Amino acid sequence: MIVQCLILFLFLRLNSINSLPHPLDPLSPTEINKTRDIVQGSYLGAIPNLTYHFVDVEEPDKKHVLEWLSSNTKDKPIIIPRQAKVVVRAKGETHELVVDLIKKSIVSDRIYTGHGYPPFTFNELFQATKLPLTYPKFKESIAKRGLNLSEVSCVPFTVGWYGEKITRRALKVSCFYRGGSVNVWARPIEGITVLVDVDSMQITMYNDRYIAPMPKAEGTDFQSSSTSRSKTSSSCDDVSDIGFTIKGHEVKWANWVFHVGFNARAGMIISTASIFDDKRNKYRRVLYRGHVSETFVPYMDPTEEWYFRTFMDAGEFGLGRAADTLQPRVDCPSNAVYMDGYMAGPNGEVQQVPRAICIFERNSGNVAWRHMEINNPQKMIRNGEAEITLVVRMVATVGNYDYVLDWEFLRSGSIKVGVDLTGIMEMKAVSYTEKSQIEERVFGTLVAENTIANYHDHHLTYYLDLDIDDNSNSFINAKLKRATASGFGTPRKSYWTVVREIAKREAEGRIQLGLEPAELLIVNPNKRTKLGNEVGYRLISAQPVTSLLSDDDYPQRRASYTKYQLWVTPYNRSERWVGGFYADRSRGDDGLAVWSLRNREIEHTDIVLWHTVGIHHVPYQEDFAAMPAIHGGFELRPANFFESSPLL
Ligand SMILES: *[C@@H]1O[C@H](CO)[C@@H](O)[C@H](O)[C@H]1NC(C)=O
Ligand SMILES: *[C@@H]1O[C@H](CO)[C@@H](O)[C@H](O)[C@H]1NC(C)=O
Ligand SMILES: *[C@@H]1O[C@H](CO)[C@@H](O)[C@H](O)[C@H]1NC(C)=O
Ligand SMILES: *[C@@H]1O[C@H](CO)[C@@H](O)[C@H](O)[C@H]1NC(C)=O
Ligand SMILES: [Cu+2]
Repeated sequence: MIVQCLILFLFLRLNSINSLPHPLDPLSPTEINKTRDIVQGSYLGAIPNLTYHFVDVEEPDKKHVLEWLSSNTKDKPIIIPRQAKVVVRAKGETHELVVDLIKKSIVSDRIYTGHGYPPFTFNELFQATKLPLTYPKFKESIAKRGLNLSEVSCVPFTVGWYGEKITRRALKVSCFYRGGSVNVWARPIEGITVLVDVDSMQITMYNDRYIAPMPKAEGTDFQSSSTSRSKTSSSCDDVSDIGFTIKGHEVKWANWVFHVGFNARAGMIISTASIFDDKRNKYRRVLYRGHVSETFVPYMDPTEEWYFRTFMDAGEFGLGRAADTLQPRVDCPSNAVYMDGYMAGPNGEVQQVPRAICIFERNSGNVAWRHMEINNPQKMIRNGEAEITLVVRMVATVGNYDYVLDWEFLRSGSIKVGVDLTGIMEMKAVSYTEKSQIEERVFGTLVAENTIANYHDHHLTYYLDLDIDDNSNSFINAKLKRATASGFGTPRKSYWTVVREIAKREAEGRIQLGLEPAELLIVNPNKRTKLGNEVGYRLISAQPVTSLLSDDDYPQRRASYTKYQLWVTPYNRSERWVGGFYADRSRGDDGLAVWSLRNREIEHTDIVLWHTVGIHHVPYQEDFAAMPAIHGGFELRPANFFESSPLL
């Protein structure tokens, strides 16, 4: 068994060497270097302190990508320009560049003048967290609390937007006390606000408002449990006999073929997923592109030191930037194959995340299908099969939280998209050691002595460009409605039936789920099964959660798309980031809710679904000191796509 695994592994490695570049491949390390060389070689290179905030492959024309994919031969290769989108800051201005890697030149250079700023660089975040440690007033505050400055660690928080007419790039820095524990988040130094102006890298506001007791270190450590876990399983426990191959970034497994990309903002990106149909003897398109578009994490504490904590992690920090190296046999099983991730650092140089993504076959232990039949006079029949799936996974550790992001492919044609939330909660120091002492509002749960874990939400919005059998799709809200049973001559009084409503314009594709039962379908009106049903896929939604903030609250204005769990828009190459591209200090004037106001036609055209997986997080004591993972997710499932079950 071990030998067999080794061979499979070598096979995968070998395959990944000889590969054709796919137009959606992320920029390679060489290309990231080249991009930097081209920018540094331009007039921008002469500007001191040029910083790189975003470098990714410029989204190629979808039409060209599809042509490239279907051409599939050497005799008529389609040339797709290989370009990088780059956002740099120089002299306080944000430049959006398109760099052509073949022509070796900047082909577009414009200064962004709208609201909001690009993500922070690692250096900016790092430098900001060091400022308090040498700031006299902060040192005084630490001495006043009887703490040891060399045991203090500070953390950068984005500040959001609260109606300011003029904004600058800023961070608020919160500090924590390590003294005796590795769990910095469990020991906040409460009552202090430090505002850092990032472009000048200076503290521009400091306020020490009150002193709260320091929660004790005892019982906060999470190291002990993780080091004692068993690592004795065999090196090859889960390998099944289906196997998969990786060529470059393209993965082939069972009836699926898809592309796995990576960038600093979204992290893992799944593209051009197609499934082989035995009956038609060809691959059929399902998903052009899917990834997390934004996360919105507002905390529910309106006090001075907490009110601004309303994070948009993908846009403000970057989920790919937060990608953590996966730990074999903890984060992914022993049969997993890994892919590294590459991004540009603050100076445009290549940064590698080793083992950023893992891919593995999973025997879920579930039943894929089964049946026992007793009604054949000759013999009883019992048959079925175990569910074996392919999982593509990354983990983003955004400060205190860890998001385990999964795309799971099933032979049945389903794609299950999941997120597990784990890590450490954000906590606030209070004077209370027991619930009965609590007199004022505390905005959370007492999870340890002197420690409140604050209420908050996680809204993860997925970008889902489904192309069911082709680009021309429609969205159907198939509502289950009660009908009166009369005139049938039976005693039944009621039944339910399906009433299909085609969404013609964007307003009809904006849906708050959970109020009435409905099948959410994306169909191709041009393609039918032999029986005449429109081919389609269905979205089995996440547990419906909408933001409870008031519409006029500032964070809600920036993330107004969280009022609906589902939106449908016509495909537009530049509409990918649901909260707007410049999320830091954004004002809600870019993003899905604004684009969708145009109320464009969405029937019989190339459409995109935006689906939000939401979790209202009311903390409990068991979430302390490190939180056992909680799961959210949804499923994309064939709906009259195949002639019959693809499992048989
Ligand atoms: C990219 O550039 C850096 C610094 O110039 C160099 O060390 C590294 O080897 C280069 N990587 C590649 C893949 O070209
Ligand atoms: C560049 O950054 C350094 C250090 O942050 C600073 O001292 C210098 O003034 C900056 N130069 C310009 C032109 O902004
Ligand atoms: C402060 O902490 C540092 C590092 O842990 C230690 O070396 C030092 O002795 C401490 N100082 C006091 C006054 O406790
Ligand atoms: C694509 O979307 C952007 C942003 O909403 C818009 O400015 C542009 O006009 C759109 N393009 C088309 C062809 O609709
Ligand atoms: Cu949470």
